Parts: sequence; C-alpha cells; structure tokens
Amino acid sequence: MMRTWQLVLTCTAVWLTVGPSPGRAEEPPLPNLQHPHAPRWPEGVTPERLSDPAEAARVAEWLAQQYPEPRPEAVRMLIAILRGSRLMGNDGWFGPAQSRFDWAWLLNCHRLPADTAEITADQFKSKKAFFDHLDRNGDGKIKAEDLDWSERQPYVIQWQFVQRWARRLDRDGDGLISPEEWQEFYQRIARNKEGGIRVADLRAALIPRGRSSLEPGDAPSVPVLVRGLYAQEIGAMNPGPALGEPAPDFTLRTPDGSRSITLSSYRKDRPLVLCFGNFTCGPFRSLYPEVEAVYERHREHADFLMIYVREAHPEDGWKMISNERQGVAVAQPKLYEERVSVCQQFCKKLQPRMTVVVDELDDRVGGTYSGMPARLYVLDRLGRIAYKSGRGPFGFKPWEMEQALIMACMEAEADQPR
Ligand SMILES: [Ca+2]
Ligand SMILES: [Ca+2]
Repeated sequence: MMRTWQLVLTCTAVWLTVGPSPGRAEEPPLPNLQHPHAPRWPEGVTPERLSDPAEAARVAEWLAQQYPEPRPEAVRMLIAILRGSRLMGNDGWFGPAQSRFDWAWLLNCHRLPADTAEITADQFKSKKAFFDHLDRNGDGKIKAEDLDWSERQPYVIQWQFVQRWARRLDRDGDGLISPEEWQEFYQRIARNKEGGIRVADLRAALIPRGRSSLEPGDAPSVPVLVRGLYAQEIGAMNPGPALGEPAPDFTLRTPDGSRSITLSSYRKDRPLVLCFGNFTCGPFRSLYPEVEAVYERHREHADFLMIYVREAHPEDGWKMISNERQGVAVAQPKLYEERVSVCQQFCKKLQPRMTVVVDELDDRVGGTYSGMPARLYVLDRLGRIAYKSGRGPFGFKPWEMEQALIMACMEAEADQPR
C-alpha cells in the first residue's frame, strides 16, 4: 500500500514539475528565459543538441546577428561558450576589476604630478602597514605596476600559479594546507623515486599537460555550460552596478536566522566590503581564508559582509569530481531552508568570522550585484561602488580588493573632521 502511495506521489510531483506540455523529460526547458538579461534563444533548439560543434556554431552565428556589438555580458559569454570556451577566464564576460582607486587616484591624493613614477615611504601619507600592502613587490616604492592585477604582470602570473598549486595540495578543500596534506603531496609525487622529488616530478604534478587546466572529470560540456549560464550558476546574467553608482540596498538574514542585516544600516563614515560566494565554487573556497585575513587586518576601520549565493557546481549542474573528493556534494537548493543548510556546511568548513547573510532563493541580491559565483566589492564612505572585482572565480582577487580598500580607508581618514 505504501508503495502505491509513493508511486502516486512521485508521478504527481513529476507531472507538476514537467507539466502537460510536450517535450522530452530528459531535456528540461531552459530556465530564466524571461529574465531581463537572458540572451534570446532560437526556437526549437535544446542545449543538448549543442554537443554537435556545427550546431553550436550555427547558434553562435544566430546570436551574433541578433545582438550587434556592443553585446550584453551574458550574450558575450554564451557566444564564447558556443565557440568553444571552457571558461578559462580570458574570454566571454570575464574581465578586469573596475576601481576608482588606481594609480592616478593615489598620485592625486599625494598631490603629485600625473607623470610621477613612484611614491616612497617618506612621501606616503598614511600608515606604514598600508604602504607595505600597496608596495606589492616589496621594493620600498609604490609604482603603477604594484597596482596592476592584469594577467600581463609577471607577479600576477606567479600568483595564479601559486593559487593553482595550493588548490592541488589542499585535498579537503578548506582553503588551508595542513601538515598531513603537505606530506601527502610529497608522498604522492615522490612515490617510487629514490632520494626525494626531482624537478621533473614537480613540473609534472604542478603544470598539467593538455588543453584544460581543470582536473580530469571537472571539464564541462557545451550543454552543461549553456544550462549553467541560464540557471545563473556560472554567473549572474545581470552585469551588476557600475562604478560610482550607489550600492543597491537589501536586507537578508544570517544563516542561524537570528538577525536581519540591512546594507544601509552600516556606518556611513567608513568603507564596506561585500564578498559574494558559495560552497561549491572551489576557487572561492580556496581564496576565502584570504578574505578573512583582509577582514582581520582592516576590521578596525572598515565593515565586511559576506553574501551567500547560488551554488556554482551543484550535483545536478556542472558537478566537479574534485568537489566530491573533498566532501562537497550538494544539489542546487530548491528551498530557502536548503540554501541555509548548505551555507551552514560552508560555515562549518571555512569558519567565517565576518558576518554572513544568505541570499533569497530568487537570487535578488546576488543577481542585482552580479555576485554569482563569487565577487568582491568595496563601497566608499558614501555607499557608492568604488571597486568592483572582475567576475569570479577568475576576477576574485582578495589582495587586489585589499589595495582598493586601503585607498578607500585613506580617503575616509582624510575626510574625518579634525
Ligand atoms: Ca613596489
Ligand atoms: Ca586543507
């Protein structure tokens, strides 16, 4: 009797989900087609058909004709996917951060002419700790290149390499390399070798061969990426607020439900950092401890808030073998309570000390700020967007954000009544 009831309930649930309209159950319709920033989609084409490169190229051409340049961000990303992008961070909607706090701002703040090449410690008008962070390469001078986080900078290339290395060592994905993980890495690559690790072993372990730097089992197919784009799992379709705009207000609850946090209730005389992220985004987990480190360094003169958003790599989307190995395997929450529960898993693993709030299931805040899958903002003391990182995971650069935050703090300091 129980079984019959279960069957009836299951059938009813399936019918309610799929509805009576025609269409094969294994190819559900694209979500969010009515979203104001969703790219138009050709009639009768399912994402699954785009496994055929010729069909993908045809749809890319159709989109290119539908949207003359300059194209919306989501259209740029979709066309890049259809033309073979596997989301390596240098195409589609990925791009550099935007910041009011750049080299020109710093020179102006010091009343130095625009062609000045460097600022020395003696000339610097704020705390020594601030100088040390702005002098990224530690040569005792701040130069324009210290503030340049584009990929042409050797420092940034090295930094990305270290980040990839750290992720390979961090087997449980908590953003820290434990002594056991360090030892395990040594054993893994030195296995069957006499007398330690050779340079070639390190190279083989840290510079994987092949087209993708993703681990085996993590590389996505075109249909998975197209569905991920419309589901806003690989990123929000909205481009988010522009530099200088007032930060859109919101109220969200903490994961324990005990508090509601409203953005506009934060102090007006100091900067505020917004950190967007989710549990299943591996690069975000890997870098989150660095955001916490920035929080510890600057909590005395700035506010911080983390907004927990939609999962990037749920089991029913672009699932990652590397996540499963780390015990990070969750379906995309269908209820707010489920998202809260995944956020609690995140909190258990990453132990955030800054305040965390959970976005509503309709992604009202993550969507507005283009916060999915991960992104950083610095709001100035007037609540305007002063720094907006590139889209995560590639644009998620905590140390770039820290430099902008330091300059936002210098600006706030200079404005204080004396
Ligand atoms: Ca320097
Ligand atoms: Ca670890």
